[in-house]
Amino acid sequence: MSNFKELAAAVLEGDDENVQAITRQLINAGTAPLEIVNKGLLAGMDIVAPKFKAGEMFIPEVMMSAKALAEGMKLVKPLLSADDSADVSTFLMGTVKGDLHDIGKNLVVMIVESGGFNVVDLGIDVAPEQFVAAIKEHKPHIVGMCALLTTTMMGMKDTIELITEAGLRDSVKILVGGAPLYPEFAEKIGADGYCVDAVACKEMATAMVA
Ligand code: B1M
Repeated sequence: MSNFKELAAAVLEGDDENVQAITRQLINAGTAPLEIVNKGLLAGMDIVAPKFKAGEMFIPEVMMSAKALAEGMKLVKPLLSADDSADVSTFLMGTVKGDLHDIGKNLVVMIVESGGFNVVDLGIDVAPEQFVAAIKEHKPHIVGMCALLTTTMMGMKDTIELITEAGLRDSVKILVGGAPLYPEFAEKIGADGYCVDAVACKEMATAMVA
């Protein structure tokens, strides 16, 4: 019988087919979609990150793991969405300028969508001007920003400053997240909250629009 450990291992190995097969088995067995995400798919990526840092995995292998994770997510995502409530609050999301990391951001998008939000995903390498234009266009309740590089973290501060200059700061709550961030940083740049992970993000966002 497939289990979370096997799913995490398949993500680590970058084995798309096995990830899909195990994810399907878990779904068919009635496992809660969020558990599949947190205990299987994300658990696999949690093993990848330190291995990459330690030089035990290289970029092509990391990309294969990321692709395998995405294949599992494709199967789980519709089930997360099926949990949606009637809440139609809009959550604008993007990875800041100069930063191309999107695995965590995509997870946040999926998990926040599962919380009943209409998520507008601006993608990666999003300049402050693009955030401001999108706030004007979509009128979100919450703006989420992701940064994975210490060199791009300050792009969040630039973005918040431009949102403020545009007179839009009071119309949105701003949440930030990403591996190099910490709560004091979020506070220092004027964000409304720091999210340690996607689930925390959904919970904070939900509380903010309640
Ligand atoms: Co990059 N990379 N990378 N990378 N990469 C890191 C971030 C790094 C820590 C690795 C290392 O050296 N130890 C390091 C940054 C060091 C630093 O800044 N101090 C690094 C580097 C240096 C680089 C390059 C510069 C490497 C190079 O080219 N020399 C380059 C930069 C490219 C660029 O962005 N301009 C680069 C490239 C890449 C790949 C393309 C190979 C690939 C990205 C693939 C992709 O995203 N499509 C990649 C990857 C995969 C990683 C690591 C291994 C894994 C990141 C990841 O996806 N983690 C990473 C090492 C690490 O994190 N320790 C690393 C899994 C993901 C689920 O976690 O994104 O943290 P995370 O998301 C979490 C939470 O943080 C939170 O929720 C998620 C969990 O639920 N969260 C949010 C994230 N965003 C949020 C936003 C929110 C809320 C919560 O909004 C409200």
